[in-house]
Amino acid sequence: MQKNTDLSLNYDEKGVVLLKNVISEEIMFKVRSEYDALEKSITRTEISSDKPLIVLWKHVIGEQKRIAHFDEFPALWSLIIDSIIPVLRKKLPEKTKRLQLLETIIFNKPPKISNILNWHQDVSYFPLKPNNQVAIWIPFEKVTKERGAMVYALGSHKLGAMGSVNLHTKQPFENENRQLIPDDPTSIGLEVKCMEMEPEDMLVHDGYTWHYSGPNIEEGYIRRGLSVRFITEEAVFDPRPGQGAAFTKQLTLKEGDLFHGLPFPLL
Ligand SMILES: O=C(O)CCC(=O)C(=O)O
Repeated sequence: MQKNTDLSLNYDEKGVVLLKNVISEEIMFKVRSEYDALEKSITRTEISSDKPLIVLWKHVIGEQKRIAHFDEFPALWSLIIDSIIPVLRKKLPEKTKRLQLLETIIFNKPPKISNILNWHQDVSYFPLKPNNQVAIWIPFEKVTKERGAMVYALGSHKLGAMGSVNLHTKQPFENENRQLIPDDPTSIGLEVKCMEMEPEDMLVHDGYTWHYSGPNIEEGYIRRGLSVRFITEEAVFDPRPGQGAAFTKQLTLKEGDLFHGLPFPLL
């Protein structure tokens, strides 16, 4: 078993760690069941400014993101509070002293018709200064390369802030003037690793680490993945072009204001 200091060194070096067997099967079963019911019933697209959001995002061009809330999805709140946060604090204590909830997304890749979600870096979409974040990712079922597993460019978090692009088309956002992530990070010497996982496993990545997910090409399998992002330092609002994450529509802040509010609780 890896010691926490090894994990922490690995996280500093690679910008991502895969924690094996840290989430209970029973909790994931409840999360899946509640999700399946919500997936059929939720049509809401409005963004409220007084509570945290859950974004339901189907990776199909033209699909609109839908919005759920935690009172409709109690198993997910319990997964975050009773499993994800204690695991983070146990395994990476130095990195997770301060965890402020930023965003929760469930990515759904239907078979055959789903697209690649192109290389990106989470923080390049977020209007924060400093922009230090930790994200977790958990699949709802076993995920393989053919099912659209997450792929990471190891060590890329050390290369600073990159430009943001449309994740489906790779088109840079208007006025984006930062350097873009290369199409093939191995061309600049980075190792690229595909993370095949079970639903009891959890990925933790630094907000600066480049990653993408390939298409799900397995007939009959719908790839669902949960991502929860946390801010790890007190931050101020620092808007710039290209930062169109759903939660930015929850804000009534002015540039330089402290990034606080009901949708972003300290946990
Ligand atoms: O679930 C996916 O396919 C993509 C997730 C992702 O890119 C993210 O959480 O930032």
